[in-house]
Amino acid sequence: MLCSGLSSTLLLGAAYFLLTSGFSRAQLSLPSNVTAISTGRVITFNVISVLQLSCGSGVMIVQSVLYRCADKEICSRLHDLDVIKKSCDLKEVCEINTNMVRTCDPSVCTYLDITFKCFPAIHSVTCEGSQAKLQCGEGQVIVVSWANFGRRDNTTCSDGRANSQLQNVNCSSPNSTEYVTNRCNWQNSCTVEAKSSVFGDPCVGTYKYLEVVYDCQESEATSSPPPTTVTEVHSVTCEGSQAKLQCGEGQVIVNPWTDYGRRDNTTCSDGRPDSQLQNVNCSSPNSTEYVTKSCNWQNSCTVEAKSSVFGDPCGDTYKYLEVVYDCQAGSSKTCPPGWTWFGGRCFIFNSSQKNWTDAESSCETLGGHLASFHNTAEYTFIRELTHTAAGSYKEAWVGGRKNETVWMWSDGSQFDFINWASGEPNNYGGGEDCMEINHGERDYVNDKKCNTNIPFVCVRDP
Ligand SMILES: *[C@@H]1O[C@H](CO)[C@@H](O)[C@H](O)[C@H]1NC(C)=O
Ligand SMILES: *[C@@H]1O[C@H](CO)[C@@H](O)[C@H](O)[C@H]1NC(C)=O
Ligand SMILES: *[C@@H]1O[C@H](CO)[C@@H](O)[C@H](O)[C@H]1NC(C)=O
Ligand SMILES: *[C@@H]1O[C@H](CO)[C@@H](O)[C@H](O)[C@H]1NC(C)=O
Ligand SMILES: *[C@@H]1O[C@H](CO)[C@@H](O)[C@H](O)[C@H]1NC(C)=O
Ligand SMILES: *[C@@H]1O[C@H](CO)[C@@H](O)[C@H](O)[C@H]1NC(C)=O
Ligand SMILES: *[C@@H]1O[C@H](CO)[C@@H](O)[C@H](O)[C@H]1NC(C)=O
Ligand SMILES: *[C@@H]1O[C@H](CO)[C@@H](O)[C@H](O)[C@H]1NC(C)=O
Ligand SMILES: *[C@@H]1O[C@H](CO)[C@@H](O)[C@H](O)[C@H]1NC(C)=O
Ligand SMILES: *[C@@H]1O[C@H](CO)[C@@H](O)[C@H](O)[C@H]1NC(C)=O
Ligand SMILES: [Ca+2]
Repeated sequence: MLCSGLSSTLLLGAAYFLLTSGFSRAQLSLPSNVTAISTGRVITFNVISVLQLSCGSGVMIVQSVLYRCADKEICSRLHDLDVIKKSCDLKEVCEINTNMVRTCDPSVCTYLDITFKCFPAIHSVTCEGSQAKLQCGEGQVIVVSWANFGRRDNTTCSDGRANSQLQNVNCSSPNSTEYVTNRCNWQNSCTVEAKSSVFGDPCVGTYKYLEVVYDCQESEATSSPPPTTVTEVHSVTCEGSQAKLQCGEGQVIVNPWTDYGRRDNTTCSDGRPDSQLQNVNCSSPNSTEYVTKSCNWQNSCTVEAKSSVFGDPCGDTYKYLEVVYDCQAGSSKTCPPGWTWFGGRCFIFNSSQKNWTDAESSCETLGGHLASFHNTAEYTFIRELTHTAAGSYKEAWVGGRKNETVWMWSDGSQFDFINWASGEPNNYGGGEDCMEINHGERDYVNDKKCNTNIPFVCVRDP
């Protein structure tokens, strides 16, 4: 027989590796428009023990597993392809233990022929309990292809772990890619906790790890004008008219300073008797607070210059509204300092204890509302945000509020939430018209009396 005379030591050396340039499309898990940078092939004879596939700086996707003899295909076994794909796909380097696969008929001369393609990507691995940090270079943003929280082999994150924690190598949390994509896509850098409280526990008793495959792409922002330009705008509106504050496209109003009253005798003086212009020491104390609440972080907004809005600080004087504000680039891909990106929106946990109404106004002052959520990934993210900020899953207000019998989100989005804790909403004792998460510091969404003072979570647009 042609091959059987070779010893297995020799055969280890005989395993060889071909890298050829080639372009084709991925079949699994990568977006279909990601192009392969190379293709690889490992051919080995009979019974060697360990085989290494390697992609250098990219990640691989195994294409075929065949047994051959003298270039004649003996058989291909789909089961072995599945096994090898499961442990190798989307890794940079993969070791195959050849007793994982079985030759069709060990008595004939067979050799194993594995082909794979390499794709440009970064593969990050983080052991359970630690924090994954994804990072791109300056001016670049993360584009996530795939993620898995679970275990695909028995060597990764195995140091000091009992064998029993490493045996299950068919463990994956189904929504990992969705979660990591929502959290990190289009950010320059981002962190993700590799924890079961984030991803669910797909295999209790197994020590898991988080794998993320991502690419760094040039951010569009770098090709448009520098986003740091700040323009100061000064607007004056006479009493009885409507002020329209407006920034350019892609910009937002920040830090408005406002005065409603009169500071000189010329502004808004046309056709007015002197008596209405004499008092030049007239100003409404709360005007900045009001305008901040309605305009901060908006692209444009309107404010009525009227005493019914600001109060009347000087009865017989004809007043006017002055607003000085900055227009600043509101990049669609960044959150203000302190806020955390998730799925295209920015979130913040605020530990001040407020009743629901005051909490909602606090969020509005910051350009948002109490947080709404529309899927498991967002809900999980918000819970983790409270844990990261407060050190425990602190009870917190979110934007759900009951109007008569109908629940609504304060940000006006559609109320599609149904996953109340079992038995909730129970309107216990009456008046439980507001929604809290983390009731009893548990995974528990509850209706609660709105006048209770607890921390809260706000959401806003980037
Ligand atoms: C791939 O296609 C998707 C959607 O069609 C697009 O959003 C993405 O930017 C594309 N990626 C590349 C690398 O061209
Ligand atoms: C890991 O798995 C391989 C094959 O699947 C097996 O031969 C090896 O003994 C395992 N190692 C441990 C530490 O379980
Ligand atoms: C891996 O798990 C999935 C679902 O949990 C199951 O359908 C599949 O048969 C398992 N595969 C192996 C090789 O155990
Ligand atoms: C995964 O997502 C689906 C659809 O969004 C959802 O029904 C399911 O509960 C999620 N599973 C986990 C473990 O989060
Ligand atoms: C406006 O005030 C200035 C000085 O403060 C004064 O000289 C002028 O006469 C005033 N004009 C009117 C119309 O009251
Ligand atoms: C302006 O009014 C405030 C309070 O209404 C008063 O304290 C201040 O002395 C006044 N200033 C002048 C210049 O009249
Ligand atoms: C201005 O603010 C004070 C304290 O915050 C409040 O008591 C008062 O009612 C406000 N006045 C107006 C006109 O809103
Ligand atoms: C939390 O809310 C309080 C009260 O509205 C506010 O003063 C504070 O700035 C908020 N903290 C953050 C971090 O936004
Ligand atoms: C709340 O309910 C009242 C009475 O049913 C209704 O008039 C009002 O429009 C509702 N508010 C919203 C925001 O739907
Ligand atoms: C919320 O608290 C404020 C004081 O901070 C109070 O004026 C208001 O009435 C309270 N609202 C409710 C609904 O309890
Ligand atoms: Ca309740």
